Amino acid sequence: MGGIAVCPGSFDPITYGHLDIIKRAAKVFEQVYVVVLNNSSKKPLFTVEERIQLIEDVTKDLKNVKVDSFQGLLMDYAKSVNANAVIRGLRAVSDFEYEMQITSMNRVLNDEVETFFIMTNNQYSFLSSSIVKEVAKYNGDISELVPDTVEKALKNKFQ
Ligand code: COD
Repeated sequence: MGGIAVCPGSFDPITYGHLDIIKRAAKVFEQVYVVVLNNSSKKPLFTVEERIQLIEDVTKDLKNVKVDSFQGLLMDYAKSVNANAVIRGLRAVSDFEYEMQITSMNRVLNDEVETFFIMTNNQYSFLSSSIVKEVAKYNGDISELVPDTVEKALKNKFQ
């Protein structure tokens, strides 16, 4: 297909659910920018730098993936890297309303950029950063949910 895609998110921290979406986007698009942005309704556990480092580590084998951060609107970031697509993951019906709202807003802000949705891999349909943090906080087993480096970073945070 070609083209430049942006995978935006909080990635606090990156999970196998995120990674699956990023890998699948990287198969279709020529260049993929994974960008850490601020979601004003979330209070992050990891700093932006820590989140970037974890994403860089787990995507290092994907040659067409670049990791970045941005303070501001997703659509301004998309413009700055000449992206023509935004990729979001969909897990459940519960994601739909929120995604529809921000996609519509984003289209008002910049109608040159199309948003595409990738359906979650069934095995990750329940997975979110919040659930991973909750389990890690109480010392539960998260080895199937996040890559090793992320598991270590979470253990350090909750030590
Ligand atoms: N399976 C599939 N997809 C998944 C999974 C999973 N298990 N887990 C997460 N995902 C997908 C999410 O659906 C999402 O598409 C992406 O991965 C990132 O998820 P999160 O939770 O890390 O990121 P969000 O949803 O908090 O990101 C929201 C943004 C930060 C992108 C948003 O708030 C934003 O664009 N902020 C900047 C300001 C702006 O432009 N706002 C919009 C205009 S109002």
